[in-house]
Amino acid sequence: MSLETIIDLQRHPLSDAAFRRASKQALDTDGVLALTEFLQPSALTALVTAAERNEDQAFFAKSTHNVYLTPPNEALPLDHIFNRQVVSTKGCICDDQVETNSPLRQLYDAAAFQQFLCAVLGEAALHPYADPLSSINIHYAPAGKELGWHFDNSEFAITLLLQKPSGGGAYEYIKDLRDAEKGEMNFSGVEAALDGRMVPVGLDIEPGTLVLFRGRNALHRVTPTQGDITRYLVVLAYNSEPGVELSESARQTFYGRVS
Ligand SMILES: O=C(O)CCC(=O)C(=O)O
Ligand SMILES: [Fe+2]
Repeated sequence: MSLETIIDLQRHPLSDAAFRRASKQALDTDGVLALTEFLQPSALTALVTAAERNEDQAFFAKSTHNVYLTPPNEALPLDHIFNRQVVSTKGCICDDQVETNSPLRQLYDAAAFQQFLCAVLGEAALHPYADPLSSINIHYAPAGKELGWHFDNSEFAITLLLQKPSGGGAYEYIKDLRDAEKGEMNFSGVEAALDGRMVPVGLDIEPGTLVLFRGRNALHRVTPTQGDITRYLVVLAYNSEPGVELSESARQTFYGRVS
């Protein structure tokens, strides 16, 4: 299958220098790049059908987690913001459950796609997660299910919304709330955000949209789904360095297993 059958390359000319520049500018300014009607309609339909087919394999998170996706720090008080627990209840299927012939694998591996991402992110190369679970995920959020506030382990993430619920399921974020590279956790800023003293930016997108965001330093969440239509969302995760695994505690929380 050629890349044009998956991506609308007329609308999104990934190799075009001006298109790349405009995309980079949007990401740098807003912390998020959203490309609407990125997927070809037939590819979107096929991906929704496959997501439905595999829905019964999804693991639904049951535990709570902190926004840093780490185990609690026992040296800090239980009520310290580092240890504050938020709830995630959405479901997920992992890379090893995505069908071998899924167009998602082809997209994930495509040189033209990765080169576009590198240009926009200012990276030399992109690398899959070294663990077998974390590179391609499909998230399922039926009524009432949500993804709590967190910072990602990976520097950036790429998502594709496949199915949008009739209410809720909104992606909200606060850009540059910490600086992980400098080891800056910004406890006071995180506390203000979790206590509702900061107003997040909401992103309202339609199925077929590709979203690129810098999730390591942007605090973000997805609000609970309302209504009977399950939110389906693909996450394509890459790292700027080879050999990186998603932390075991994040895997345990979101996948219910580590391998
Ligand atoms: O569901 C989304 O839109 C965002 C997913 C996300 O934040 C994550 O997988 O870490
Ligand atoms: Fe995230």
